Amino acid sequence: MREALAQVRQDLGGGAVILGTREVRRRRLFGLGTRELIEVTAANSQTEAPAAAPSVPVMKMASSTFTSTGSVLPGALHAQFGEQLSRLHAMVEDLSKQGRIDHLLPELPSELVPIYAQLLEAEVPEVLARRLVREVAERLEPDEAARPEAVRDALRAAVESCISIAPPIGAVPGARRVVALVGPTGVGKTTTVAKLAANFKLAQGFRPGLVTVDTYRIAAVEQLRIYAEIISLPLAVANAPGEMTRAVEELGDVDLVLIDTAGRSPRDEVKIRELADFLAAAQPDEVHLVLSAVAGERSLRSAVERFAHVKADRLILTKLDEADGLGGVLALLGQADRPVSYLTTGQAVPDDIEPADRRRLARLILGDEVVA
Ligand SMILES: Nc1nc2c(ncn2[C@@H]2O[C@H](COP(=O)(O)OP(=O)(O)OP(=O)(O)O)[C@@H](O)[C@H]2O)c(=O)[nH]1
Ligand SMILES: [Mg+2]
Repeated sequence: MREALAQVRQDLGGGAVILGTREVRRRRLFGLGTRELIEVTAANSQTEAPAAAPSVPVMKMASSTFTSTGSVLPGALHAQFGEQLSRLHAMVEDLSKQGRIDHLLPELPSELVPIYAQLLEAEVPEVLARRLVREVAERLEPDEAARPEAVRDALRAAVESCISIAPPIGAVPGARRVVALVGPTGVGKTTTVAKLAANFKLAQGFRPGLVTVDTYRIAAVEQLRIYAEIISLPLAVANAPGEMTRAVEELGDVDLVLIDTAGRSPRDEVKIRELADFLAAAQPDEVHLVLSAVAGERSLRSAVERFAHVKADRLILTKLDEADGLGGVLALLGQADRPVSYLTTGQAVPDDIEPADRRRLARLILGDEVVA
């Protein structure tokens, strides 16, 4: 109570008139026990109408810690985070107007409202956003909740824990590594094959070769042939699963075989089975499922489920530059238990590709970093 009264004096000045006090016990966020608050209603004697001071929570767990719901950031912190906080504040107001967060606010400590808003802004589904905020609340020490940078670090850590990373393609000079890219139509498989091939050849000195089994689309083979010519790589075409072994042999002395496949709708089980036959013949060491970050959470999940039949166990996320929010990707990664091997960030071959990095992906998802 002494601390609460000191806070009232600080907020409203020495002439403050105490109108009432009471002890309140509140459920903590998501049922994490209770916390005790002291609510002081006070009026500034200078004002005409009585003004209610904010409820002043005193955390019993650490009675030395004192948090005011109406606290003001110290100068240095304000300079650093002030602008960002105003932006988040505006965002919270918007979301509140849309009725998207009101149901949560009574339970949500005010310090965590900005990160909840940030997650919704990044298109993270509400159920996952709530889970992450709960995790943040659990990660924070009592005295950290009032420090915006500690809250943000805890959020990043919670997001990072949803992401698992696969190592880049494990090619070894002199040995032959066979790698296939599969995925829905138009996600960027052919472009990514070209980026990988160019980087392995130009930057790392490997001898890659390309195989295409994309014989459905007119010009699909041509698209890869043009890349093969520009990068000076051997290219072989397999029109049927039975031609796969011959196609790989045709490439000659290469240490990385990159197989480009036709885009398959995840709903087309016949074509997915056919793809499985091609891959069974190729015996790839790695199968990467290429997914566009622009796609919604449901289609991402169904692609992962359907392409599990061809043993696609790593993900390449494309078009990060085009996605407005990566919350759907985060939801997928949190559930699908598939590591991410590469990220692609534009149409340019060979530049717009990078090995996946957990910290970078978390920052991109949270909007703390943009695609360069
Ligand atoms: N913005 C952006 N566009 C990309 C990226 N990767 C590929 N694209 C573009 O996406 C379009 C389709 O790329 P493709 O490589 O042909 O896609 P695909 O998966 O091989 O398509 P299908 O073989 O028809 O299934 C092209 O216009 C590419 O330039 C990326 O990371 N960012
Ligand atoms: Mg293609």
